[in-house]
Amino acid sequence: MFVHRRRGWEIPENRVTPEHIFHQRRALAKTLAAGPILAAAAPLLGAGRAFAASDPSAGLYPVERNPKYTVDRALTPERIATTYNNFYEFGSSKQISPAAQRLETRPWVVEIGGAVEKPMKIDIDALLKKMPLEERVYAHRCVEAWSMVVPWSGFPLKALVDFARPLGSAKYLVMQTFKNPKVAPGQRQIWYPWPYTEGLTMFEAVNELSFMVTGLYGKPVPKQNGAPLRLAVPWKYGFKHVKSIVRFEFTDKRPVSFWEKLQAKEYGFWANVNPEVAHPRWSQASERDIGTGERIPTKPWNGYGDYVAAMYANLKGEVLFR
Ligand SMILES: Nc1nc2c(c(=O)[nH]1)N[C@H]1C(S)=C(S)[C@@H](COP(=O)(O)O)O[C@H]1N2
Ligand SMILES: [Mo]
Repeated sequence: MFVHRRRGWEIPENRVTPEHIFHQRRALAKTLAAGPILAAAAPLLGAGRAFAASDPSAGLYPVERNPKYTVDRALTPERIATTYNNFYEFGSSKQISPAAQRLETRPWVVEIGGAVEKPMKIDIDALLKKMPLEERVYAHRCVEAWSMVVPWSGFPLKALVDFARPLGSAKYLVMQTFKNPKVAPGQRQIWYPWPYTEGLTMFEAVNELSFMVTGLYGKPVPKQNGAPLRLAVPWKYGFKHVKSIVRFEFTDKRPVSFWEKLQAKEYGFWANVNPEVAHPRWSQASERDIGTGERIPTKPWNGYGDYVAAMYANLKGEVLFR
């Protein structure tokens, strides 16, 4: 994401970063430089692999693929989808996967509150046992005009909504990422409105495409991709896909999301994919597939119009495509 008002993040990083973090980064850079040696010593212990083996949910995967959700493009290689990421909690580059390994994803408690019959806290592994797991291949289109095609595992968000039993007054579902600046260096950059927050209307939340991701490529979802629980709403830009969720809140008030707070003219609430509506600073007409490197035309609603366009028929006054 490129934010372009003159703000703290445009100052060279050694001036805005507290000293100790700057030194930690240099230490990390050294560790990375030593990578090939470590890799040679332990060829089977790539970060993602080691995590999958120790994850208590590892035995749940792979789950059966739902043939209804496929994409007419090649799957993005796993290595690429798991090493080219946006996760600002761990840095603003795409290469945050090593830093994200510091996130501890067990125990992981998910809070469900706001306008519900009974607020609750539930452990992720207990939740996984209650939810109907399946695999879906979805196209994933970032607002920065790159995209990938990935096999997510998880469950329909509607199953979680039914489980939460929201009250009739609920109009929106707000989802929030963890906040722990001790493990997530990005969260020490206080000019960002942490924790990362996103939301959907209740109509969107119960749409059949809205999916809670718990796995990727037939394994638990890696930390850098939002373990242990992240959202996938494939007709919307990638920034709606909030990662590493700890809280669901049902409310009658439209939330202001992370990027909207930073730059409302560029990143809105609806964020539906539309090749004809340019971002203020670049075209959205095409996208680069990060697997093949090819530039391909972007589809309206990212190709999912049959599932979702009707939801917006009466919302013409809204800024739906940003
Ligand atoms: N908590 C959190 N969630 C996030 C982000 C982030 O920075 N923090 N980035 C978003 C953006 S811009 C994109 S494109 C996707 C990237 O998901 P991926 O790394 O699995 O491809 O995550 C989204 N979810
Ligand atoms: Mo994105």
